[in-house]
Amino acid sequence: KILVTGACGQLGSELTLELRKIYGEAQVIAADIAVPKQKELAESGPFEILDVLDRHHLADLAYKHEFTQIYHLAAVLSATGEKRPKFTWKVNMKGLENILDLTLEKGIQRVYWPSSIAVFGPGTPRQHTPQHTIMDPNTVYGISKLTGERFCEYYATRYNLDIRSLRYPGLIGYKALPGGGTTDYAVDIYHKALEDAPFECYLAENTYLPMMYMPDALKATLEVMHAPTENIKVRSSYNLTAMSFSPAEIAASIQKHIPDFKITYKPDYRQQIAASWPESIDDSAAQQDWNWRPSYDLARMTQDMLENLKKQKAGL
Ligand code: VAH
Repeated sequence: KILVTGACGQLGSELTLELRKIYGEAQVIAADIAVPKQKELAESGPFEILDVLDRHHLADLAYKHEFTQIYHLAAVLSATGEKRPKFTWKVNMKGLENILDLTLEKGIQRVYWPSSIAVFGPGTPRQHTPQHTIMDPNTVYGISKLTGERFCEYYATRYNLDIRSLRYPGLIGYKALPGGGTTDYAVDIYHKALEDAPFECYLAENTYLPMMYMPDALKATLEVMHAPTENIKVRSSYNLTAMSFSPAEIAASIQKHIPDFKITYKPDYRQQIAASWPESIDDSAAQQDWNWRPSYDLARMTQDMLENLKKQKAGL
């Protein structure tokens, strides 16, 4: 059986559905701190309430379901993290530690854990950021992801565990609302455009960030998890990207479809977070080791997002 923690999240809810298509609904146990709001997720297979800080309940579930793989997605993201630093550190670090200890104790065959471009900081080269470079994150979320990478590589190396990881850029999808990320303006902007509402962006207009459409994020996650073990050369976390754009550029791509769409800019505390992250990522290691290739650019993503959001709003 496969355990997905954080299964109700922006990535978790879509990844759970994808894994259920591949392995069968009953084989994928979705778990999160609260029951899923998304109807499709709630009705598509087994669900368990799980606080990843509760190691005893985690052990009980491992005994009940005999997990062979874990996708550990439960975490507090960057923007929320800066409002609750101690809670974020606890959830992100203790949660990961509990999963790694369970993996060791139960001999879990393969573990996926998401890292992020947030592991880079103000001292990191911001263009085509290399796989190995200076990493001085200054958000609790980024510090927890960098420390998590070191722990994953330590457990993988010292205990010979098969733990795999990707440094996601900002993720954009239409099936689930994001929660507390700095890049989430790039999801909200599509919803506002379809409501004919002016969009006030909390980042400055020329703030470039690495981004990826959800279908590409799902493809990369499944490709890295299904690659032969000998191909996985990076046990901290692979750089990964599909595109980089600024708020001005995504707004322009939307205006090609909705000419009257209006955007204004009112940077807030999230501007400092975004300004500490790379503008573009070098993901050649992922390309070389397991043939990573993105499929969606900004124009194609905007076309697909607007099309699917319209269908959703029409209740189709
Ligand atoms: C966040 N969406 O904004 C996440 C991600 C690179 C950004 O880690 O915190």
